[in-house]
Amino acid sequence: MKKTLDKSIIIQEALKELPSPTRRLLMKRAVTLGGLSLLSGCAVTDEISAERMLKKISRLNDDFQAWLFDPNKLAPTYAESMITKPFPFNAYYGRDEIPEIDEEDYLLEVSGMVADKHSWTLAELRQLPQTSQVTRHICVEGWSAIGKWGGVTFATFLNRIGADLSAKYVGFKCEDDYYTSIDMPTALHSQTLLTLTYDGKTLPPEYGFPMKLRMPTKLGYKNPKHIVAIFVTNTYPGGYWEDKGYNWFGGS
Ligand SMILES: Nc1nc2c(c(=O)[nH]1)N[C@H]1C(S)=C(S)[C@@H](COP(=O)(O)O)O[C@H]1N2
Ligand SMILES: [Mo]
Repeated sequence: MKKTLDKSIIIQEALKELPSPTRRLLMKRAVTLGGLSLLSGCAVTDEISAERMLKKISRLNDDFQAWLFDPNKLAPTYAESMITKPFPFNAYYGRDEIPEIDEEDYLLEVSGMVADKHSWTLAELRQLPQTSQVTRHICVEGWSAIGKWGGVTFATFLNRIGADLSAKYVGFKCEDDYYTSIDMPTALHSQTLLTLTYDGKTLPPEYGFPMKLRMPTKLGYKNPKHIVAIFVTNTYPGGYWEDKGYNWFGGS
């Protein structure tokens, strides 16, 4: 049976994948499926090729966001009086499934393109220089909240483990089935924090005990909680939501 393609839906989906400056530009030029085909180099003849084109446009979006990313530009910070209380909990499961991790047993694995592959205890992580930030977390599901996170600047940690800073990606595996990965320039951004505390106290289970990566320059789903392994690689690692179609760069 021949399936029909709704061209306007493909264009709408493709536009959703693009950050606003390109979107405005494309809108002005009255986008057509032919125009999108030129942009992505894919002709749409069936649903499979439409999906392939959307994926390609999403990767173009990643490249464009990476190109726009200014490693020296800081995300806004806020007064402590503006912290959202209570701070929302979110995961791909409910509160009853929040991972329970024993502090004594916890070990952070480090692998890939790094000189020092020893696993880290929580006590060792707490001995590294600590800093804190009050920033806004933005979730694509339509909410945002201001919180205070403390921990180790991720660049400090990457330098400490002798990471190859010319590698493309840093990947994260979590105690639940979550995983994600980020670009090296964001990993080295001064506000990217290997987070051990929330609001001055040990990171609570719902917010990612024992450790999460906090990046105010990226959307909520890029901020992995309950991290158990970190690896440095040139092989695209994807992510839990990214592999389901969310944009990979995920800048806010
Ligand atoms: N391990 C893990 N990390 C995760 C998630 C998850 O389900 N599991 N959800 C992500 C999403 S979509 C959001 S919005 C934030 C929510 O963080 P919070 O519970 O501290 O608000 O965690 C992100 N990191
Ligand atoms: Mo989210």
